[in-house]
Amino acid sequence: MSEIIEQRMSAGDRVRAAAAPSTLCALAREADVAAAFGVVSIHNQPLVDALVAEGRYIAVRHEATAVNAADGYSRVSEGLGLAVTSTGTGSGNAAGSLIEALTAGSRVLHVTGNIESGYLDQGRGVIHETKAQAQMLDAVSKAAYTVRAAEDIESSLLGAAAEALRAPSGPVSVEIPIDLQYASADTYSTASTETPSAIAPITGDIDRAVELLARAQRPVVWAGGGAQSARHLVAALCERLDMPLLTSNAGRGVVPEDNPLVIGNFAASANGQRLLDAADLILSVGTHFRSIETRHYKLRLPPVHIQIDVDPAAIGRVYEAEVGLCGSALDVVSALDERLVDTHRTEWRSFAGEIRTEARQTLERAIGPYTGLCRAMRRVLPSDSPLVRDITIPSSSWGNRLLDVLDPTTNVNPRGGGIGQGLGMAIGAAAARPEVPTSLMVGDGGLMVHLGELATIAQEQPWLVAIVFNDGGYGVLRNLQDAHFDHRAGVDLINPDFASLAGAFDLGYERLGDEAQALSVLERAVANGGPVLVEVDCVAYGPMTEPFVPPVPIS
Ligand SMILES: Cc1ncc(C[n+]2csc(CCOP(=O)(O)OP(=O)(O)O)c2C)c(N)n1
Ligand SMILES: [Mg+2]
Repeated sequence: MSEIIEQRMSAGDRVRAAAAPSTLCALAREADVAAAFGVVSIHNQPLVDALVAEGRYIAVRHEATAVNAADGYSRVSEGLGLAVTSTGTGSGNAAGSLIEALTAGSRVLHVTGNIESGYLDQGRGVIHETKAQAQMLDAVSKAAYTVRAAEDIESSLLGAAAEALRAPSGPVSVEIPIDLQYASADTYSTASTETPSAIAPITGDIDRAVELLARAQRPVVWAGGGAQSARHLVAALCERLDMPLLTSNAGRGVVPEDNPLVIGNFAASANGQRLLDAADLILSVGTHFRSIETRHYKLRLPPVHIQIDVDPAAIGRVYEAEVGLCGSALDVVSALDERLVDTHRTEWRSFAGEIRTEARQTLERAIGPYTGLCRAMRRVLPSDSPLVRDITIPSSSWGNRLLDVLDPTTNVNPRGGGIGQGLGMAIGAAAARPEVPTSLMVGDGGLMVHLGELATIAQEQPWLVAIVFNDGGYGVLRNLQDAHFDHRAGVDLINPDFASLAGAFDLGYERLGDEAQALSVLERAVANGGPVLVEVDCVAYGPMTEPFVPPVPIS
């Protein structure tokens, strides 16, 4: 009996020593990836087995979650996130989440299996065979690679990880046929899948940018997610030049939002437009000017635009730029910082302060009783608690604006707008930062998308406060239909009894139906120290003063 066990154990050791599993584990160690996320399969078993043996694996219940969790992990850790899926439906399941990771520029390494290398591309019906899997992944990733020989495994995995991390960052997929996952490599190819060029040096007329900034009387900065690497310099520059800061949703927290110069993600509001109309120059840093943040491109910008972006294609793509500066945000902002002298614009600063206050008060009036919940969240959650926000009315109306982001690594939400991804992101965020509570704002519709992940949460016991806004359906679409049509379609849904659901998984449960209870309910939920479902009964809690109707073109 013990001989059989010994034989099996040594077989396990041999498998883990093969090139693919051992390289993946070494990579996880070196990149400080505490947890990879995946679903095991015959087509990725050696990889999963090795990661489990390393203590760096969380078994989720759906491949979409594996990528969302790796994505959330990478945003919070500012490092690499790692997802492992199976070939075929498994990698197909990951595709939607890869779209989100690509939209957000998340540093995700996605490793998937494939059928035996000798059978690739033949269409002979091998189990899990997929037509053009690499092309499918390439379409939704920054890049996708197929390993075709054992000696290429190391260079492919390391090259793909480097490519995922390199700005403009994004998810990179590598498919490894199952026979090659068991293979050892006696020789190693030196060919790297990574294109060697590091970020190019700064291009663009820095002197002109400095001159325009020095001359401006009412300059404003707009920070996107790409400004994160330069966050301390952006903050310093805003202070030194008295420049108020607008942000995209992705750029939130680049300067902590309790700073009076931060207007934040309010550009699309009437107050944001008022600030922009009064400004004479805008300095944008690493932003897409996405439709949702520009009132579908109707937002008016100041007459002079200096645009910083690592991607040359971004310069002038949405708004014309008088000066385009290409390079990493850190390099370009520090070049500006060195050349600019302190200039105080006292009146402009106080005008910006008024705009900040008015923007926030206007929103507080619009959301009515949810103001209390927003304030309670900020009070109860430490400044480095991940604030994960799925696509739900409370996120879109106040979570994405009014709930102050004090640290950009806590700012986690599906940038592309796909519902249901928040739960997986929260699992990843909590794994990256286990020492503080992670919060999740999610709608009842969004939670149902990946309900199976409650089992993952029950198993892993993350310190996670999942606030579920139960309005009995797809509220945002209901509001949209009520505002624009004379009927509703596909928006009213039944839900489980959330208390029983939490009970079935042995999770903590709290119900919130009254603004006055918000603080005490959240305090209890956080004090639990593990996973808790907080159900906001939206009917009992009461409506927002103004229903949230998404500002999207209808027709
Ligand atoms: C993957 C995906 N499918 C569909 C949609 C369209 N959609 C946007 S919001 C929404 C409803 C979300 O409902 P819920 O999570 O309950 O939040 P609520 O709007 O009720 O606050 C839907 C279906 C989407 N954004 N993403
Ligand atoms: Mg809902």
